[in-house]
Amino acid sequence: MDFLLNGFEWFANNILQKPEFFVGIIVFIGYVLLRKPIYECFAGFVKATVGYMILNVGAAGLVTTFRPILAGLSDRFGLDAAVIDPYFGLNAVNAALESIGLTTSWTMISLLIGFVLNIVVVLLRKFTKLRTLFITGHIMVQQATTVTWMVFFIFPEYRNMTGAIMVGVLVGLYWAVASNLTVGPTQRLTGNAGFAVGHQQMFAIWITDKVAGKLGDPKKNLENIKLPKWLSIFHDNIVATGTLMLLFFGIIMSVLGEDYLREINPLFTPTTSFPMYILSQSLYFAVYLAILMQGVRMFVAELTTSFQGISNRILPGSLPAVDCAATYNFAPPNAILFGFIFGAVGQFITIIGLMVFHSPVLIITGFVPVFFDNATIAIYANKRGGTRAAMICSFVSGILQVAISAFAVVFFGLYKFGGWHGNIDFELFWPWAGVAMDYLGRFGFLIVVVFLLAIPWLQYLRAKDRNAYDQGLE
Ligand code: ASC
Repeated sequence: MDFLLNGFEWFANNILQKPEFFVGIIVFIGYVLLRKPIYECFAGFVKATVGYMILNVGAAGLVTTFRPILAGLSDRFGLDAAVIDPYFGLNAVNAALESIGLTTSWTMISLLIGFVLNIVVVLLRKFTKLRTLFITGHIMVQQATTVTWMVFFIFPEYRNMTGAIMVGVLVGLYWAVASNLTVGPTQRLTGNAGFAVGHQQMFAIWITDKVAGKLGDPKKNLENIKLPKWLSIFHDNIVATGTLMLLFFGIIMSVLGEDYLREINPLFTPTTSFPMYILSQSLYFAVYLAILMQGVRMFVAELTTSFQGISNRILPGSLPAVDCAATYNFAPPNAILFGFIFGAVGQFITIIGLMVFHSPVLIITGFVPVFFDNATIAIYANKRGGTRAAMICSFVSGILQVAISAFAVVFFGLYKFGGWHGNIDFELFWPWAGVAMDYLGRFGFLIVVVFLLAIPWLQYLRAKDRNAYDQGLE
């Protein structure tokens, strides 16, 4: 048993939590199964791994540069508030677990159980109708951690192996079921590129795909937006991103003030003037986004070709579920910006609402949910319902992110630890699963499990073409 656990710990730390190698290995195996010469398999491994590493550089750049700026709002004005962002959520949960004398090592066991369960339900896809393997490791760690807290908090009697197994079952089913919901929308968006989304807005993607068509006209989409001549410079992605972020973060950084920014960022050197600092930080947004998308292009291209080896031979009709950023190359670039901006506006308005109505809790915008969730939602909405749907869906998502987080952070007792996960599936699904378990106890747990297991069957029974469903096409 120890040997197994050590082996898994190695696997978890070195492969599972490093999706770049996970994706690289899958690409390698896929090419081997396609009987490519070994040097081509190796080349595929390197390209996919490097592509994913480039994506990581872009995403990390965005997160580390812009997260402190948004989070600074509560710090600077001495607000007692929870930041909604998975990294803040992770810190909050770690502190909360410590406060009850536990460590996060339980999370590891849950992660193992969840991952194995995901593989098993895909292997049994004849009976489960599940087709996707969630391979975005850093996201799995974040989610398993938050859910560990939810279960340990709701069931104090199960702060042991039983609780860890319950967490494993919940997250494993969530990974398999929710990513499976993104198959149809993602195949439509990407022209059957052969991947699904395994991230933190999977229920939102499904809902968006269902409602966006009713909210607007897909022909009037962000690609064919006609701008007056002088505005047409914004057809260029870099120009649009750079300018918009200069406005957006320019305002926020001016509000935070020069002294505060110097305090939190040692790289803001004494010789750099404040306006130039604002200009350069804001333009870095365009830099990191361009890097991220370059990386995505590389690894998605490899994964798409090579996974055919796996789905032809070992797991017919199965798909890998990857980072939401993988969809960013299948949309007009301004969809990403629209999602971010309208999501942020929705969040800000709701935060002002919390203040006006003297909410006992205050929420602060975190970068990861407001950017990555809402950009992704806008991309899917634009595909089905054009510009109007992209604006409405990301705006509504921004409202829900703040409003439901304000509830969740109190309900799960994380308020005093200053953070909540914040991504939209942690508003649309997880708090309600928690409420069910809180009110109904073990029976509530059972209801959540049955609910999750029923979803793929409903999808299958309602599919237009069940063969296409089995082949992972809809
Ligand atoms: C998240 C998270 C990240 C980003 C990244 C987007 O939810 O924790 O670091 O989104 O995965 O590419």
